[in-house]
Amino acid sequence: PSHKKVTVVFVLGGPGSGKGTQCANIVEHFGYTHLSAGDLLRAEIKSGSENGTMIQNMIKEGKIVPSEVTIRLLQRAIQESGNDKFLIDGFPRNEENRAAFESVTGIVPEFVLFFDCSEEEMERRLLSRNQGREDDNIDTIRKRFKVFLESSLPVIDYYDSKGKVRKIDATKPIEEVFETVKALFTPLSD
Ligand code: UP5
Ligand code: MG
Repeated sequence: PSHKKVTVVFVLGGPGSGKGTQCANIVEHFGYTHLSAGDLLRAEIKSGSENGTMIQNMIKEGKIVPSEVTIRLLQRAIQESGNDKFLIDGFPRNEENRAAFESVTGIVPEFVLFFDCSEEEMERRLLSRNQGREDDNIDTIRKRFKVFLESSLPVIDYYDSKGKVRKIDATKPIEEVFETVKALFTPLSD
């Protein structure tokens, strides 16, 4: 794979743990480009792509979309951004995502932010978000939690074994979480 040297931070954590919220803060302070895999997939549905219906059905069931689809969207967004540092939010979600991304792009993450939050708190946040997401209903939320525990936590364990995970208590208020996040990015910025 041919690409300029890029810095990538994976931003992981359960549904509603605050990944998108904190990424917006990081972008503002540190000049990263925020790539939410979920947002890219939802945009793909809206664009009327031929994969749209398949993606929509998988999101409704809380299932993980085939990695070739997600990786293609991420690669395109990286190329189109003109930036060289990225927050990849909500990806990789399983071992296959992780291995495929590394082999297709050759990119290894600088570190992995892990927003650790109780299910009780995540459920409360998702049910009061009110942004019209088709997966913010209690049935789909339960499926998302199950997939997170079974498929996504092992990815975090993998990076933890490489010393790459920065675990953050994400049950705290937004501002307090960001104070902790800021301390991790400050040493990396010029
Ligand atoms: N909020 C945030 N932080 C708070 C705090 N500290 N205290 C109090 N409230 C806080 O936050 C959620 C809500 O909580 C908001 O209202 C916020 O104000 C409040 P948000 O920042 O949106 O949390 P986030 O972790 O981003 O939650 P999200 O629902 O986006 O996480 P998911 O991981 O579930 O969703 P995502 O969009 O990544 O994926 C959706 C689906 O797409 C997946 O289930 C899957 O089907 C599919 N998908 C793939 O198949 N492959 C991928 O690679 C990615 C997604
Ligand atoms: Mg999000």
